[in-house]
Order: sequence, then C-alpha cells, then structure tokens
Amino acid sequence: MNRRQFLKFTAGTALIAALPGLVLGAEKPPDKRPNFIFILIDDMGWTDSGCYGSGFYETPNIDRLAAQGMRFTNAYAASPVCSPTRMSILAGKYPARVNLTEWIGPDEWHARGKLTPAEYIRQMPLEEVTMAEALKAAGYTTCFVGKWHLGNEAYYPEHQGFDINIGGLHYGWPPGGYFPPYENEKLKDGPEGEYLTDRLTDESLKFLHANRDKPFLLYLSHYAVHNPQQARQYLIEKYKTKAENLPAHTGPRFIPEEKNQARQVQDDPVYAAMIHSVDDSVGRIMNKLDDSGLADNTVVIFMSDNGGLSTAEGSPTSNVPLRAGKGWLYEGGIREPMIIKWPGVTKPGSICHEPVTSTDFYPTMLDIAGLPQQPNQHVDGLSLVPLLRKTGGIKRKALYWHSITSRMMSAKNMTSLQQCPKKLPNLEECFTSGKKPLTHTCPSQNRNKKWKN
Ligand SMILES: [Ca+2]
Repeated sequence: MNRRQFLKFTAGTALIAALPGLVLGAEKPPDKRPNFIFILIDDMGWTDSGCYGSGFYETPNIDRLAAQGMRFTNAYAASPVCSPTRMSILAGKYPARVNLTEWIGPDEWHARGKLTPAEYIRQMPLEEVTMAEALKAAGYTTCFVGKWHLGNEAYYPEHQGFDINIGGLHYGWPPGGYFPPYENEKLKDGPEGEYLTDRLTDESLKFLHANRDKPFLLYLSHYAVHNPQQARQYLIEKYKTKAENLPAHTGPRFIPEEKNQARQVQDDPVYAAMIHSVDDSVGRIMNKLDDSGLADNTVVIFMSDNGGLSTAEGSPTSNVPLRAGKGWLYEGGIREPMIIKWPGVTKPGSICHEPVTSTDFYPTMLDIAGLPQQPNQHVDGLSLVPLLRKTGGIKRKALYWHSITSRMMSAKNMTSLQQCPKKLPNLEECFTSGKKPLTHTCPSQNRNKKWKN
C-alpha cells in the first residue's frame, strides 16, 4: 500500500466510521412514529351506529373499530354546527375564543326573524397553528380528503398544514351532490354512478398506499351524512325493506321542540343507506391498514362534527334518548360518537365515560406522537392519553359552549356549561329505563361577546 492508497484507505475508514449506514448500504431504521387517521363524519348523530344503540342502521365496521379501541360515551363537539367544531378540532380552541361561532355562509342564510345575526369570522385564521401544521413540521405527510368548510380558497387545507387537499372547499355540503358531476374543483369527476363517499375512500386508500413507509396524517372528512340525502339505490332498497318490516313504532314519530318537531324514530332508508356507505368506508380503511401491515402503528380516530339532523331540513334521523339535534345546544346537538384505537395501548372494547370534547384531539395526538405540547395554541384542549392508557383522569373543571346561532333550528342564542366532575346522566341507562335525560342548557344573554380568559 503506497501513501496515496493509504490515505484513501484511511479516509474511507473514517467515513465508514462516521456514516456506517450510508457506506455499507444498511437500510435506514424504519420510522416508528405512529400514523394518524382521523375520520370525521358530518352530522352523524350520537345514536347513529350499532355500537351507540341504533337498531336500524347497520355499522359492523364502526362497531369493529369500537371493539378494537376505546369508545367514549360523553364525547362532545364544541359546537352544534359544522365550521366551529371543525376549527376546534384543528386548532384546539373553543369556537368563541376565535369568534368562529357559526357555520360559514352568507349573512342572509343566517338571518331569522327580527334578530340580526351576531358577527363571526368566515374562516379559520391562518395564524392558527393547526394540528396538521404541527405534525407536518415534525415530518409527517399530511393529507386532507373531503369536506373542509373553513374559509375560501386562501384558507383551504393546503394553507393550513396539509400537503394534499382532495375535495376540500369552502362549501359545507357537496356542491354537486353525491354523484358526478361533483362540481368540485378539488375533485375530478369519476364515472357515472360513482358515489362520493366511496370515491373519497378510494382517494384515501391511494394515499395510504403511497405513504405507507413514512409517518402520515390522513384526515378523512366525509361530506356524508350531510344533506342532500342521496345514497346508492341498492342500499336504499335494502333499508326500505328493513323499515317496512320494523315492529310498529309506539308513541309519536315527532315531538315538539320549540317551534320545530324532533324526530323520535330511526327508519329513514336513504339516511340509513348513507350511514351504510360511511361504515363501508371505515371498513375499507381498516382492511387496508391490516393488509399493508400498518394497523399496529396507526392510530384511528372516529368522530362527528355535530348532532344528527332531527328537527329541520327533512329531519332524517333521531337522536333519542337525547333531546333535539343538529343546531341545538341540547345534548342531541353536541354529543357525538367518538372512538379512538391506539394499537397496543387502548384496551380492545374499552369504554370511557369521562366528558371530553373536540378541542382535545390536538394535544392528544401530539402526546401520542411524542411531540411537545403547544399550550399557547390548543388552549382549550387536554391530552386524553391518561384516559387512553387508563393511567388516570384529566383535570378539567367544566366544558363550555357558546353558539350565536339564530337559525331555523334553535331560535335562541345559547350558552351551555357542563360542570365536571359532576356526575352526568347515564344515558345508556335511559335506553332501558325510558327516563328523560337531563340537559345543561340555558339561553345566552351575551350573544356577541367574545370569549374571555
Ligand atoms: Ca356538520
């Protein structure tokens, strides 16, 4: 070995010592950070699935997710309508804190009677560091699929931390309906007969496949089961037959709710068919996780953004035993189905009765990912990890709601406060006992007052 050869050898040895993986071609150790799939359903009511008590809708896959994870019985949306709850999930703040206290739409759609709608902002501000931005900054690939409804194009998902936006618009419903043409500039039309819920699932599966080797956040925000009520015909037929064979309903089909009527029975075939397709979506996602080996390292969260539509716009579902539904600050408007599966941590089939709310996801997901909390951002959220691990409770004195809404469903502006740890009514007992559940709601005197610390 001459001097030149020696220098080359020693330089190479030094490099090998410094970067063994690079020089020897060893594979980079796999990134074991957990993936997240957040499945948000629009307008799905607390009792709209089998595991939450529906005897009409068939949801074997949502029930399977519950059987594999933890099901919450006292989980709340921060608002009884879409946009505010969506902001609360992504920003970890109560809607009143940022004054996004109403679903985003033209003023005339909110004006009711002699009341002037209170002011509210028409977008989630870009200054909010969203859950997606926090995960993206930590190296996660982030994908948004479905309904956004948090501002116009300047505020779309791609400006709020999502690498990919499939179908997310300022609309609060599918502008072209559930079949092509979708009239959605963020989603190319599929073939005739394609169903939107299935398509959004297809897109989600493609994302999962393409990103299976790196940590990701998939935020699948279905347009379903929001109006318009449209579903696959063969499923409608299935539930028509089922409805016709239900035992005769005893008692009123509707009961008064102020100037409205609240549906008391679940037997709408189209709505059932829409729920069925949502359930199929959950099943296909879970199967994909199983088939691709991702299931053990992917946290799956399931939630709805407000209560079931039971007192207006066709009233396709019932939230009994809860009072009222979407748009109201009674329990039917804000209590939600919520399931979290954290593989290896949540005990399969476990149930949690602790009151939790939609602002809690952000700190919870950071905690699960091993990322630092951002207390200045998710100021109204608490990490649910002690509940998921069953190592302790969460320290919260009360939950708060404030809704400026003066709309077709609730004629009043309302605030609500739920004291914790005050014992809540056990609503599962209500199923069997027929007792009328309690509510914690009162009219607001300060409809245009900003949240104060
Ligand atoms: Ca909604």
